[in-house]
Amino acid sequence: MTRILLLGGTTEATTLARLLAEAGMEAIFSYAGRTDKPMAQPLPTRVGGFGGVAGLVAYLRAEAITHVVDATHPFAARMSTNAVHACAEAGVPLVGLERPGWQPGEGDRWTHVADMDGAVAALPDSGARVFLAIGKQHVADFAAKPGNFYLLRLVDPPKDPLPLPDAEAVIARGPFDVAGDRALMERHCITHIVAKNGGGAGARAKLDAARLLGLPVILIDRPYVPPRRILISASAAMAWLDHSADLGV
Ligand code: 3Y8
Ligand code: NAP
Repeated sequence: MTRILLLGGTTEATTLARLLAEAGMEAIFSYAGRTDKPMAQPLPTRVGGFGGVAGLVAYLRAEAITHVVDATHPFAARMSTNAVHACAEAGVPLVGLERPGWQPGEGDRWTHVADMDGAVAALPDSGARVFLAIGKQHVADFAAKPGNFYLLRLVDPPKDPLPLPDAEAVIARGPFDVAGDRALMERHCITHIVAKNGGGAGARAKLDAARLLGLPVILIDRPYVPPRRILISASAAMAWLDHSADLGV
């Protein structure tokens, strides 16, 4: 009996959730609980961490999970790493459902950096007006350069004062569009964009808007995740699940 754990939180996870629900397959959708009101999914949904690798192993066994699809974000490295180890320990087949990274095109002014510290280092020491489209978990890193103005885009209103002396937050949940991102950047006279190379369509708009405005983008490379089988579409994940179910694996 196929019983799927879908680790969600991305556009691809939402697409797969719909396909699984339409196919009437037994699946559980999992959110970390990062946002106040995550989007509802057409599957039974759990919210919150599992409690590390051990917690996930226990969950897989208790729920008799037969397959795991890790459709979390490429920057959700801890969750993806835990899934690799827990599925190996529990003997549960795992695939990653992950979109390819963005590639620069004609007119793009991208600087690739390895991590958040690299992004901070790549900014001017002061006087810049920076669109920080990286969510809220790493905003405090930019307090190292307080002389810049920062425009933050957050999913939920911040519960504490922003950790930057000259910053403004816009509250918005993607997916975003080029016209909206271009207008936002013009309204705030943005000079630099900082973004994660998350790939996918939902966050790409700001890069296209930056190209139209001739603005430099500091693009953060993905963190390391241990090797696992990667699929790049929800339909490929469905085929993997159907095939595995036929084989009874
Ligand atoms: C909680 C679920 C869907 C999924 C939609 C995608 C698209 C819109 C673009 C910008 C970039 C950012 C951020 C972003 C995008 C999609 C996708 C994506 C980037 C929700 C969601 C959850 C989260 C968590 C949130 C992080 C933050 C990152 C904002 C729901 C809306 C910046 C990543 O406030 C916080 O703590 C936010 C935390 C992790 C990164 C960070 O470090 O702050 N995503 N985003 C998931 C959970 O609890 O498990 O609330 O409905 C999902 C989506 N966010 O189903 O259509 O697929 O990428 N999410 C980045 O790409 O850099 C915004 O502003 O331009
Ligand atoms: P992370 O740093 O890799 O994970 C930290 C811990 O959060 C994990 O060890 C796990 O806790 C819990 N967790 C993460 N994703 C989970 C899920 N889908 N279901 C249950 N528990 C989960 O993760 P993150 O970067 O904070 O991302 C959190 C969520 O936001 C994920 O769903 C991800 O898909 C989504 N998201 C993240 C980004 C981003 O930029 N990071 C962008 C878009 C969407 P335990 O160890 O206790 O199990």
